[in-house]
Amino acid sequence: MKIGIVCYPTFGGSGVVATELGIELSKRGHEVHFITYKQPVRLDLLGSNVHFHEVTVPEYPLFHYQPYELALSSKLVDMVKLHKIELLHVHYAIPHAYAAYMAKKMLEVEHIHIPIVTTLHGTDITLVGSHPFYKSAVTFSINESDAVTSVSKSLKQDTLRLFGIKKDIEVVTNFIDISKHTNHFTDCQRAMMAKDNERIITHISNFRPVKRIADVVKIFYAIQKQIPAKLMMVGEGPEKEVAEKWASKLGIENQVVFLGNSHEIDRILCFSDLFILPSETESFGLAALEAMASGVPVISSNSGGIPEVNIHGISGFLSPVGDIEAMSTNALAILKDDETLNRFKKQAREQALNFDISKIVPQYEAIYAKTLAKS
Ligand code: GMT
Repeated sequence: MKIGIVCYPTFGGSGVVATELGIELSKRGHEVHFITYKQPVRLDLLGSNVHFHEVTVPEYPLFHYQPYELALSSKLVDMVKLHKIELLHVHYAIPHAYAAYMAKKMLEVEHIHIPIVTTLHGTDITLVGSHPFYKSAVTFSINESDAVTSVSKSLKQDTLRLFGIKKDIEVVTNFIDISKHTNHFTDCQRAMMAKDNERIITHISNFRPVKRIADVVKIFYAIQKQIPAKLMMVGEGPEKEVAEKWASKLGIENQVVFLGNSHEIDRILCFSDLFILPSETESFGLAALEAMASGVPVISSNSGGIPEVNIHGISGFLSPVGDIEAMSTNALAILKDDETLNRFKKQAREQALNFDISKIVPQYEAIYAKTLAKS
């Protein structure tokens, strides 16, 4: 198949999933065209089956807001015609599903039919999409898609609850290429980050308010009172300063390392003992799955789709949002001795195997085939 993929090319989970999916589809013989404003961060191998087409939006002073959807829909039309793309798979409803619908309509005038598969990722539904400013357009774009998928059962339920959706929504969970998370590093360079007797706790996100970054620091504060530990904070975003302030207020700034956005997530996870994800909500929690795939147990909140990924008492523990005390008690229960920690590490990895890419990508292929057959 010739598939066009539209996504956000950033460090966010939706962009990561779209990129890994495209790479895998190309390995399976499909021709994949990424159409977005920047080369996706995890797309470092452009092979003969993988192409990247940049959407450029010229700055024009008359426009207070530069019209990205317009540029994207025009680019989609041009690329579908030029490369004979058969299907568009758009990740994140806003504004991708809307732009794809416009492209579809423009192509119809030229008697070209292009089906659209829309994958809902979470923030496009729960945090942004349901806002009255966007709701009508998001509902419309979902209903006009030829197929709709969501990354968890919880997100499907939220979508049905928040929008007037007439389309069937298929749950296709996020996934992980487990082979990429098999530790290749014999020593993981752990010594660079912590002393032998210290546990390494990690948090990775885009540091938005929904991630409850202050909770991460407070949970770590409680942990390090009981056992020697370091906290690795990976990512960039608006709440980073809040975290820095909390670390200094609690007098633990020397134990908290801010690593910024990183292309070496697997290296960091290789030397991590525990991952913390106390989010207000999470449609899935791809970062937690990546941690588990590297054998890192997860302390998380129990909101949204997280319980579909992190299993209480097996791959880690779940607690109500904001329950810092329960989260730190559970963290200490995992970290207290090597035997318990190693058991949780093994169980976390085993749970992650359920989400291996080899199990999920055929589900997308089946949806593409079904959608093409119908159109
Ligand atoms: O979490 C974010 O702020 C980024 C966002 C995104 O669009 O990349 O993540 C959402 O999609 C990910 C991939 O499907 C999920 O793993 C995240 O749980 C989801 N974030 C939220 O629902 C808050």
